[in-house]
Amino acid sequence: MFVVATAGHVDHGKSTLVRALTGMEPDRWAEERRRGLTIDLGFAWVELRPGVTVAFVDVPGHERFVPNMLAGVGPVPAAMFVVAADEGWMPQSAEHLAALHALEVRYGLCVVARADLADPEPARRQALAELAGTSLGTVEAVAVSATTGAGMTELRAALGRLLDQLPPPDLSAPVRLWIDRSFTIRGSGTVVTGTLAAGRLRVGDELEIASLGRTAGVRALQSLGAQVPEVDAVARVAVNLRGVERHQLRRGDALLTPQRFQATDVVDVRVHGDPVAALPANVMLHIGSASVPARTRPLGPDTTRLMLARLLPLRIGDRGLLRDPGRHHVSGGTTVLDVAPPRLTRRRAAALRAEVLAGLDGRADEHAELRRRGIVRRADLERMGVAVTMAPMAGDWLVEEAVLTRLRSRLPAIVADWRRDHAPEPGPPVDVVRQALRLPDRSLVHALLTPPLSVHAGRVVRTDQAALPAPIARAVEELRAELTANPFAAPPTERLTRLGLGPREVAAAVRAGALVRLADGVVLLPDGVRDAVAVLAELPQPFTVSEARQAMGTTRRVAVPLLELLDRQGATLRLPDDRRRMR
Ligand SMILES: Nc1nc2c(ncn2[C@@H]2O[C@H](COP(=O)(O)OP(=O)(O)OP(=O)(O)O)[C@@H](O)[C@H]2O)c(=O)[nH]1
Ligand SMILES: [Mg+2]
Repeated sequence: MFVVATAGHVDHGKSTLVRALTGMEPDRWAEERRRGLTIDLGFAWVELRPGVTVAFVDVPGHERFVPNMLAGVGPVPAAMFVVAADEGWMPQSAEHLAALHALEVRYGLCVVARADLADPEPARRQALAELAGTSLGTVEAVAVSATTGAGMTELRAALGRLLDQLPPPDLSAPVRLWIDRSFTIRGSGTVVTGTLAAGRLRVGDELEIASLGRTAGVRALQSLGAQVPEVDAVARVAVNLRGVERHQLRRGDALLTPQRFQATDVVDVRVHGDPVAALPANVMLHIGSASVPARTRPLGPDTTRLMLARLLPLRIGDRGLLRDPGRHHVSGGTTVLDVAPPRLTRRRAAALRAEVLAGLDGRADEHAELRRRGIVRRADLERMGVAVTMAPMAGDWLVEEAVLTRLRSRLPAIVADWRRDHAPEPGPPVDVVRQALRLPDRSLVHALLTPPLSVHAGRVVRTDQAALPAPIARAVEELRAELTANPFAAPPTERLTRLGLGPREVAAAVRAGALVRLADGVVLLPDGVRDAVAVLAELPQPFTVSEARQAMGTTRRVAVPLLELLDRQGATLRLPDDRRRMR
């Protein structure tokens, strides 16, 4: 099936044409038929030739009902633009064309209607000239009279050629059915209708309701007035939903493939039309069948942030339209550039953001998106509309290469610093490392580690202490022998120097966890710190530095920095009178 929307000034013959083509009545309401005026969207269809069915979304031309028109056109890829021979180009001709152009509708046909009332040539010439400057470009034009039937055969042929040009829908795409009507049928419950632009619907599907954030089951499907087990895009479709009240759904809401769309009320967009500086502070965003009030926050010359009055399930690249309802003015089309933009709190944030947006075009490229975000869940990127082929690093997490390198380079220092302050612990708990690197998930810590770092008993440890340079390892072993008698007798600096343990070697041994550095030239073995805790715990509490020193059989040179280390580690508590007790 193909779906084509009508467009054109009020009373130019759109509904009459749809009626003549389909034999169906597009004006559904008694009031519309009484007044001869379309108010809301109408739907009718016809089998144009065997196997080729076209459904029309007939829109109102009256200026008051432009929002209804936009809801009908939003999800439809092709338009039948109608202009009356006897009236020619009129204000809503212009506004409808501006809307089609803003929405970047590329496929169309021009019909000069009521050709029995006047020479169609002037209207045809002007309409074609107007259309030529828009996304519709050069289109076929057909003059018809629905009253006499003249030109109807040519119109059917031209429609057929238009349909042949339409690109095939993406049937594997997730469903986002923008609702244009909702009603109840006695005995069946809630039914919604819409234009299915991509994907496939089946009876039994569970669909997420964008506004409710929960799913509802598809009880039945109708297309072209018949019950069907499944519907492929593109199609007009009526969906009978289980477990939803009619009043919970309305035009502008959407039925979604679960988990594939993220609702957002802040988007950064490019505006194709008026300069952003000329946008009013409050506009209406029309997208799909939705129209939502939005506040603008201009960023670049053609980019702005939109703060939406309601959440919408939007993706990168979505095409919408901004309109100033007060002035009946289409400000321009919009391309969604970012559906999860950063907050603009820091100084210069808006200027930096404008620079970023200047480089975006609404095509959701996985590498570019990951580069800008650094770390992101694959599913979140997909919800934004990014096709992801990259493999996650851990769980569902994607990490950009440069970020990965930077994080990895920071790891050894984080582990070493922590060990220095927490000796003799073998290494920081995984969550400490996660926080230090501001990672969103522990699994990323595991994935970041490369030898000699690894996780052991919930801590990030180095496994290469044996891999210390041999002279240093030997020197440490000598120290170990010297310290067995008294683990707190830190050797004098001269002794360290003689062992070959200058500041650089000491630093390496500390990094490897083989030594604990208390102060310049004052080192102990990790066991010494552990033993100190045991010794101090035996003392009457609280104790003075001097009592601690005597209990450990060492000097103030060791005792003072050792106690300070234990304070930092939280093993001891320093009281106001300078005494300490174990925690
Ligand atoms: N003589 C003549 N009258 C026509 C023709 N097509 C439409 N009309 C008349 O023009 C008037 C408006 O026609 P509609 O089809 O309702 O126009 P519309 O574009 O759908 O109007 P809105 O939906 O309100 O924007 C009606 O009185 C039709 O009978 C035609 O080909 N010839
Ligand atoms: Mg009409």
